[in-house]
Amino acid sequence: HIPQQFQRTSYHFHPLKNWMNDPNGPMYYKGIYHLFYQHNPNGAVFDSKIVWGHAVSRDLINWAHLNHALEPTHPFDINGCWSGSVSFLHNNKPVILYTGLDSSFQQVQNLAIPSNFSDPFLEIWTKSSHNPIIVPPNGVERHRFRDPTTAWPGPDGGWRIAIGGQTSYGGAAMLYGSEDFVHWYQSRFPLYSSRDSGNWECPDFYPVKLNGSNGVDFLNGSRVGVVKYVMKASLNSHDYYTLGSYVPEKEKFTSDSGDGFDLRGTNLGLRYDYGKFYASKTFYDSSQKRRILWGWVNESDSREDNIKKGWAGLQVIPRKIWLSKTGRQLIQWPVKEVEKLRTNHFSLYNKELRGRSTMKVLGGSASQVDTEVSFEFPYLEEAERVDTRWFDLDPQLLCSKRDASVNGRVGPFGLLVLASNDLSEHTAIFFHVLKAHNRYVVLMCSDQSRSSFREGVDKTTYGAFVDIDPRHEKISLRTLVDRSIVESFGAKGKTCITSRVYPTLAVDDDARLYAFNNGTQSVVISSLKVWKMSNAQIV
Ligand code: DQQ
Repeated sequence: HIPQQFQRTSYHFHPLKNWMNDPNGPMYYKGIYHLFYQHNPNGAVFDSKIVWGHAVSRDLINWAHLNHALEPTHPFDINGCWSGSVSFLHNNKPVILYTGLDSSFQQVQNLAIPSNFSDPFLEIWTKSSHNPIIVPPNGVERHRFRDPTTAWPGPDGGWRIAIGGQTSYGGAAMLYGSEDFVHWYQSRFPLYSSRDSGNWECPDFYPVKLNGSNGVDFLNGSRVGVVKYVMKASLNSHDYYTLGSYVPEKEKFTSDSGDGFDLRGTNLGLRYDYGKFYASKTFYDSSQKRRILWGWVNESDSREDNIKKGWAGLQVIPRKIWLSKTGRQLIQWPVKEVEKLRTNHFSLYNKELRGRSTMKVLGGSASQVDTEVSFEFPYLEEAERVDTRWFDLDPQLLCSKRDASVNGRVGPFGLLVLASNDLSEHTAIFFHVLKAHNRYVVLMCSDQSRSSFREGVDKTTYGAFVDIDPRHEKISLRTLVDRSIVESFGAKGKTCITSRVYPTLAVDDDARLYAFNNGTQSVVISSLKVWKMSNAQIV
């Protein structure tokens, strides 16, 4: 018997029941955070005739659900209200652009406006009488033209947006312009595209500062030279991004890396998250001058299980996102508000974790925890050598071949979360240091292979490299555990991996937390802090 009720998360955002996928139109308005989301109110499975769920919060952690913001009602969206974004027009007025599936299932873009701008909850939305305001142009598949971005100001003072889709020249973020937000024209060239890729979903485009972790408001903060731009698209089940420059006059984004998204099968390229994470969206939080990222985390069990559970889909704990000091990648960190849920602190410092050893950290009730740990490795030069150059390695493959149970030298070491007392069930988040030719590489893995005795669950092992030099830096790991979700942040947010797991033994009071080292060499836990997490209020 599977105690399903135990696997319902306690502090991650979800509708009260039924299906959820993409986060839509997140914003901060008059002291309130809003999150809309793709929601099937009639069941725990995806249905294309989907609505926009709507919830509000003062702190991004505790939420109150409101009535649906958008439901299929008109010929321009009668078959579904698909993903979209919120933009702030002049005088700080928010509006929604979303994709409608019209009466012939063609994907068109629609506008909706709050009925009462002075209501901070923005409970009622009115669809524009001009809808649809954008229909698929020639050369674009009418079933692959969707997910408008948040608007930004163009060089002429008008508005610009990008729309994802599939064109004759590959997957693209098509560029549109408008003077009045109602009449739109398509630019001759896309904002960005990639010949070798399929349909792009949920594009996102925004500036990040070169220095510091503050966000940039695209409406008035971005200036050439002091920012870089992020171009993100969702495809092949992953959220890929690339960093680059954007010259407003030319209206073109140019990727620093030349190739743009790294769509090789390996996990070498830049992604927000190397686990389960999709259809994400950012917004600028003017109250705290930060940019925040939301992302959808699907289930790993089956459609039948979801129907039995009566719910499916989570959002990550919202993450602050900014450019790393190296300029090579983005950094993500759970918003500080989640720390309000921390209780019962446990910590230890400077503890040697000998080769091939396991140490119990929390003996029970570790089903909801926040953990921060950092490791030093005095025997780095003992790291195993691999003959291949690092960029020919496939980190995910390495993580599944050398999983948590395989003895190495400097690693695998890390945490066993949602572990049963006899360790027969556990999820391992760990590092492994290798030497590829003359360079150390740090592998970060999330190994779900022993996470549950349940069958028919996707237990794929995830893995990616961490961009640090272990000769000069410690390795840190932050992991948020919430019953059936594990969100891990390596090296202070450089490499992020989210997974879904469904333990049968390691539930509630019987879930434990261990540190482990399956290498031959000792490592040192320079600090380890664990907090039990209380429930968020989602009402
Ligand atoms: N989900 C939406 C689409 C989007 C996809 C439909 C991404 O608008 O492209 O629910 O998960």
